[in-house]
Amino acid sequence: MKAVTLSILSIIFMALVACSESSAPESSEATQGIAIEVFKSPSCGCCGLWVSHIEENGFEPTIRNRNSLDAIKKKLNIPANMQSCHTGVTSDGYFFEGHIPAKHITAFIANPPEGAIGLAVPGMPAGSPGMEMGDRFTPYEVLLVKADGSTEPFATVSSLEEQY
Ligand SMILES: [Cu+2]
Repeated sequence: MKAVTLSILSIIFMALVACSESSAPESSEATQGIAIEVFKSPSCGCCGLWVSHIEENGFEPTIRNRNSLDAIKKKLNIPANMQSCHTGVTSDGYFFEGHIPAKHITAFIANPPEGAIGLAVPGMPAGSPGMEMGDRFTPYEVLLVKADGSTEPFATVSSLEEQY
């Protein structure tokens, strides 16, 4: 009986190994498989491109199309001046507002700063992930948002290349 159990386990184990080997993405970031819900308007093109960007960097987004995002932004306490076109939410309840480069989300999730409730890139800076416009690029900051609505710089992004 034990031998049977062991051999079944080893078959399952081998199947798992084979599976993970075959499905491993080319660029293996430390962020594989991070689940994130993304709230966006059904017609938002730049939101969809941002979703592709985080997907390519190891996230597993679930799209939640909404005609209005007011309710979700209110629920998550995203200050009005921090808002953008889409809102990501992880299972821990942190929000990721706007065109944030995936690597900054990864860094945040790996070590969430004390008192932080999320990150935001307000507006839609030209050249940010999902807002590609050829060589056009507007430097921007990724801001850490705290529960009281105050913010502090989390990362400064000063060139296209720095984002990836
Ligand atoms: Cu956008």
